[in-house]
Amino acid sequence: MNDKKTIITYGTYDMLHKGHMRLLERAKALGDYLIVGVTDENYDRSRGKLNVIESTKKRVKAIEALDFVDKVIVEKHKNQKAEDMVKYDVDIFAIGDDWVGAFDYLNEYTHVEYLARTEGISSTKLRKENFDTIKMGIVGLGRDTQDFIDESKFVTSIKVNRIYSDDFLKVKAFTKDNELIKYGHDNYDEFLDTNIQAVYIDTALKEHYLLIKKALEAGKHVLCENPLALGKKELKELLGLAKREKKILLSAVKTAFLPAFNQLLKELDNGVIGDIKEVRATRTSLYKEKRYSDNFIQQGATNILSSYPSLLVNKVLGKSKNITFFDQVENGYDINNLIITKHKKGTLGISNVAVGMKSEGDAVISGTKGYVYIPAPWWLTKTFEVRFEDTHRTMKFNYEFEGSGLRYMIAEFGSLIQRGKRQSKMLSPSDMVGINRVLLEYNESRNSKNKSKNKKEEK
Ligand code: C2G
Repeated sequence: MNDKKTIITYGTYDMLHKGHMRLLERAKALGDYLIVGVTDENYDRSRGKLNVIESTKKRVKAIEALDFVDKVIVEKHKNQKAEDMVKYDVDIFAIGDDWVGAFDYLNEYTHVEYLARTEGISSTKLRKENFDTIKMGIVGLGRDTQDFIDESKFVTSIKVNRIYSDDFLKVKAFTKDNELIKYGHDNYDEFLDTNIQAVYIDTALKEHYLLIKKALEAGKHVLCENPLALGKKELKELLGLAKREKKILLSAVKTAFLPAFNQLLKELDNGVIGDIKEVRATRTSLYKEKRYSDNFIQQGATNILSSYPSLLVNKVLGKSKNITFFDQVENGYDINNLIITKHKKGTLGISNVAVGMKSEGDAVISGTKGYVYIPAPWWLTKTFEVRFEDTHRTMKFNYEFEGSGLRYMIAEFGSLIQRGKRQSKMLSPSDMVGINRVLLEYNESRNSKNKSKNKKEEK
């Protein structure tokens, strides 16, 4: 019989400190073999830990380097602890007493021991001491402005305190009783001249290009609603400018930063459904709420919405080689567009976007072994299922989140600035070019169609 006593403990261990070390040493002293579960970044983000500085890889390495730790595993979801107790035949589960009571349910599998937490030290405190809070301003009073402000409250790396809009009265009304936004500007140069380090842009799409350009030239990092520009040349210019200025330019496609979405990409990468052959995604909206002005919808379904399906298609299948549009135009703008793209090895992307009409907003990714189903609204990814011909094998993934989902994107933006990084792995500059290719080509084809129509009419 094996009388070796196995201990297990879990944690994030961000910026590994004395408090963590003392906990781990005491856990080891309870037995012979210590297993440490380091939380995966997607799991951390889904349980509300948005402000972790170090990557999973870095945190795992730091724990592996401790000679008294015998095994390091990665904790990926809420139910894993119970599974691990059985899998590793654990004798004691040890954890700091800030969690008293929370893990009593594990007594069914093992013995749970809460150890005293070390006072006066924490990762939160170290982050505050080591990194300055980033001051940020908002440009425009668009449809996501209030959401952005509400969600920024959950991100400790960022403080939003200023707003600019060319509409003086609106700015005045907005800042009047606002709890966070104390300063209002109706002059963009003056706004950029303040001590803000970064801006979030949420205006009419056609204004993005100039506003981004000026902000980058003024040395600000930029997070902007997609599309960043409405022409290929302009997008390239902006990405080039950000690179030269050594600033972050990030599209605010919030789906790209959601924990479930990133977990989905990992599962696909691991080959869970075999070789992927096709990605299908639909996004439609009526835009009936008051916050949408009459001319909002006239920007067209492709301009407003195609970045979402394009994100999924491009993240899974890579760059598109060939794009075909089947659009439905009414009153001079596209209300509906079925966009078919070809990718490497002949794989297919099928995106459907529409405004002013409603359809099922789900997504299906098909592979040689099975498929992934993401229920509507798939772009606010919380759950997905991996399904096979044998229905008993269905795997369900669940990463619920609260609020509108913007906090994950804001946290990534703040974390990039704090770490001195200029590109996000979740949404790289080449991802941004990829997801914008569809709408930029569509605009070009519409412009040239309009030009030849006008010429005909002149003749
Ligand atoms: N800890 C401590 N003293 C501190 C700070 C942390 O004893 N001053 C302990 C915590 O109680 C925990 C471990 O160190 O047992 C790791 O702490 P965190 O990195 O903050 O991770 P946490 O969010 O507590 O992980 O599955 C994850 C676990 O449930 C909890």
